[in-house]
Amino acid sequence: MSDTRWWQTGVIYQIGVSSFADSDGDGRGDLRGIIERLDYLNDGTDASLGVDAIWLTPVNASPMRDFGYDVSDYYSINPRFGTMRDFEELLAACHSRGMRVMMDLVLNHTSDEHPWFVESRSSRDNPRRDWYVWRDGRSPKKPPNRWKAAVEGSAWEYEATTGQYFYHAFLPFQPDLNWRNHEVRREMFDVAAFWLDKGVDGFRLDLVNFLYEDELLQDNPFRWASRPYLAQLHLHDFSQPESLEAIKELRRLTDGYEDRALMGEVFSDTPVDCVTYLGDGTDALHMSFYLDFVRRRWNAQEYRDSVGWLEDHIPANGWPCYYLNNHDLPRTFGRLGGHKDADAKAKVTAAMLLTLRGTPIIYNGEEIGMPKARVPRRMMDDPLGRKFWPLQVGRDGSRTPMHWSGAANAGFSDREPWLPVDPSHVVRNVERQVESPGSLLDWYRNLIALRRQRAALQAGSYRSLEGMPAGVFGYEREAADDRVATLLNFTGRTIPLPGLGDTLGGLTWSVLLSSHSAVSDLADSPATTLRPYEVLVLGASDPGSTA
Ligand code: TEU
Repeated sequence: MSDTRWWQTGVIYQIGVSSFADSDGDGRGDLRGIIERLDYLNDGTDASLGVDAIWLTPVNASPMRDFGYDVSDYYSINPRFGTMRDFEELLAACHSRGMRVMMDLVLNHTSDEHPWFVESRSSRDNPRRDWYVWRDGRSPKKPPNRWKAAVEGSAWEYEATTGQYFYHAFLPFQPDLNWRNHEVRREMFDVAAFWLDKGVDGFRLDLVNFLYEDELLQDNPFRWASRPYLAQLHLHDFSQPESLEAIKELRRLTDGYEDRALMGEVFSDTPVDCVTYLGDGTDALHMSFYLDFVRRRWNAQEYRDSVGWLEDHIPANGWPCYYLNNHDLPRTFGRLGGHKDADAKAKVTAAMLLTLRGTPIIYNGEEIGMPKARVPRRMMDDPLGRKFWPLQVGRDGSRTPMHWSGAANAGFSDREPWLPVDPSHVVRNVERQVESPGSLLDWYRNLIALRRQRAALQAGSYRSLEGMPAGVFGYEREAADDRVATLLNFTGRTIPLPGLGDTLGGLTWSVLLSSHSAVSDLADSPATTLRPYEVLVLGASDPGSTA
């Protein structure tokens, strides 16, 4: 395993900075809040969660109209989160305990309040005019082409001052940078170098496949679909070859530093793009987000197919990366129905996330089963919720403050938080679960500890176990001298597993972890029955000695 890196063997924990911990009582999370909670994440013992790296949602200066994905200065820290010194302190505190820090980097667009855009929009002959994508309309009141923004509506916004349109792949206050301009390209690589010099261990790259658009602005072909954005076959507005080439240059730059990693959000309707952006597995992204996995329905067959597709298509040197939750998606715990089986089901998916081949990303609050919170309209912050309510309620429900305890404001802040705390914090919180064997948090902690102990889980190959009964997803991981098998019962039924010993090659297996019993209760042989929503992780330590 000597040639595997931290970003392959480790577990990444995504922190929505505004909602993790508020140290100064202004109702919004901040960098010092994170420093104060590092022991929870990893104190070097199995009492803590045990994650290896944190990914911070954007912390650069920003008017915060989109959770920080609207940057107004790439070289500074948002004063709402703290100072550059706080950031450096957080970095040092993480590094001193062997944890890594990944920053969110938004390369595709800036805030419309960024001084570059303020200059760019001021006149047609401003030196920064070409830093953004400006075009004449096809005719009065007709945008340059029919491209749509990812959130619906035209991707073009008209500016009366200069009589031209500017392009925005996302919201109108997030104008796209013109990556065809060499100064822009150089500047954005300088931004990356600035933070790498500071010591950050890598980036989560927002919308990486959106950097370039077709130079001729050709319209996309039409196709039948439920929404106008999907009704375009996106041949020309994203996933252009130039974006991949830019990522390859960023990779070369990153490789000039020791042990850093690029993890990209490749946003597309086809899973192929996720694999494309890994290049040959060594020359583009280190990891890319596999959207297909989160789009699947909650059952064994769906997940087996999704994992199988990725394993079949990923380049030989490529490394998978899985997640179930993030700040954009409805929290999975809510999708599990929230009723009595929700915890058991959440344990099944957690075990899958943490034992598949690839790097797992946990989104803060997932480990305690935070539900999707209901945020009243008057308190909504997400521009999508505000714009499209009631058709869409936006993403705030996945961004509410972390439940540290059952106390006022969930122990997140002394003051009323920027988004309401979900009422479930009274029973569902870190303080309670950290001390309760059998809790969801305890399960995450045990799985992470097990990952650390087993070479097969960190770096081993993946093989789906054939012939599993319907409702069961089983697979085996194998490294040089270690084998681990995971059996996941996605149903509420008891499922017999005849012939399991044969499927597993007749070795001597022992139960490493069960969601239903303390390990000491289990016999040293593969169980022949899976109880409702049961997870079993089995280990064979000597693959050479077949019984
Ligand atoms: O998201 C890209 C994106 O388009 C989706 O994940 C989006 O949130 C979803 O389609 C909404 O329906 C990234 C960031 O993760 C997101 O938070 C930002 O808002 C977006 O880029 C713009 O920077």
